[in-house]
Amino acid sequence: ACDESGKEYTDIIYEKAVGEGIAKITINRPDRRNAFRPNTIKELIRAFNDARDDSTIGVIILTGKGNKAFCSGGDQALRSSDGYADFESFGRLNVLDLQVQIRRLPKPVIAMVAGYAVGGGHILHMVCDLTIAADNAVFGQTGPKVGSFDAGYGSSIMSRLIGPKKAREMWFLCRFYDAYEAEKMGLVNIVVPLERLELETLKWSREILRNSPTAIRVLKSALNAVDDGHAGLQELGGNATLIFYGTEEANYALEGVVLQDTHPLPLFSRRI
Ligand code: 2NE
Repeated sequence: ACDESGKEYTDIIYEKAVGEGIAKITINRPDRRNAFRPNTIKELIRAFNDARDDSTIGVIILTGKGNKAFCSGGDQALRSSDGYADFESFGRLNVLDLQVQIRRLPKPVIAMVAGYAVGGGHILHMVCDLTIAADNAVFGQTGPKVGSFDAGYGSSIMSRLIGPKKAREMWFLCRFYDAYEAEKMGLVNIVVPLERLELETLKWSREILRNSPTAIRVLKSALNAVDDGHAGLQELGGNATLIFYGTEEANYALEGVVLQDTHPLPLFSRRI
C-alpha cells in the first residue's frame, strides 16, 4: 500500500488488512538480512505515521521479509564516521527517532520475529509492545563486536525486560540466544512454530482489537511513563487531556458556563 502521500516504498512493504484494523510493516531487504539504511528508517517512520493517523487501524505488526531475519540492525556497508550514510553525503542514526516513535505511538505495535533479531534489529523488537517469536528466532547484540552500541533504549529497556545482570551479559559478551532462551529471559511473549508465526500474530492482534482502544492507549503510556521520564509523563498527560476534552466540564468551560452555577455538577466534576 501507498500512504496518503502516494509515495512508493522501496525498502519496506506497507500493508493494511481492510476491515481488520491491522497494519503490517515489513522491512524488505532480505538479501541483507533486513539490515536498515537511513532510507529504510525514513520509510518506516512514514508508514508508522500513516498507521497512527488511520483511525481504522488498531494494531501494527512490524516484521522482516522472509524467514531468515527480522532485522540485522544498521547496514554495516554504509557505516561512516558520522553514522550510516546512503543517499546523502552525511551519516545518520535515525533509527533512534523510530524507537521513540514506536514508544509514543498510541496503538500496540507487535514485533513478529522469524530468524535473526540482532544489533539494532534486536532493539527494534524490544521497543515494540509485544514480541511473537518463531522457533527459529535468534536474539542478540553485536555492537561491541562491530564498533557500535546503543546506550539509550537499547540498554535501559533491555535492563527493564531481562534485569540488569542479564542485560550486562547480553551487551558485554554479545552472545546469541535462541527463541526458547529468549522466552525464559522475558524478551519475548511466546514462541511458536515458524509456520504458525503469522497466524499466531493475527490471533493476538484480533484479541487486542476486541478490547477498548482507549484503555489500551492509556495503559501503553502508563507502562512507559516511568522509563520515559518527562516525555513519558507528557504522553500519559496528553491522554488525560484528550479524555478530559470529552467531559461536560471541559465543554462548559469552552462555552463560558461557570461550573459553580451548575446543578447538579457534571459527573466527573463532583469533588469527591
Ligand atoms: C545476522 C547474521 C547473524 C546472519 O548470519 P548468516 O550467516 O545467516 O548470513 P550472512 O552470510 O552473514 O549474511 C547474509 C548477507 O547479508 C549481509 C551479509 O553481509 C551477507 O551479504 P553477502 O555476503 O551475501 O553479500 N548482512 C547481514 N547483516 C548485515 C548488516 N547488518 N549490514 C549489512 N549487511 C548485512 C549476520 O549476518 C550478522 O551478524 N550480521 C551483522 C549484524 C550486525 O553486526 N549488525 C549491526 C549492529 S550495530 C547496530 O545495528 C546499531 C547499533 O548498535 C546502535 C544504533 C544503531 C544500530
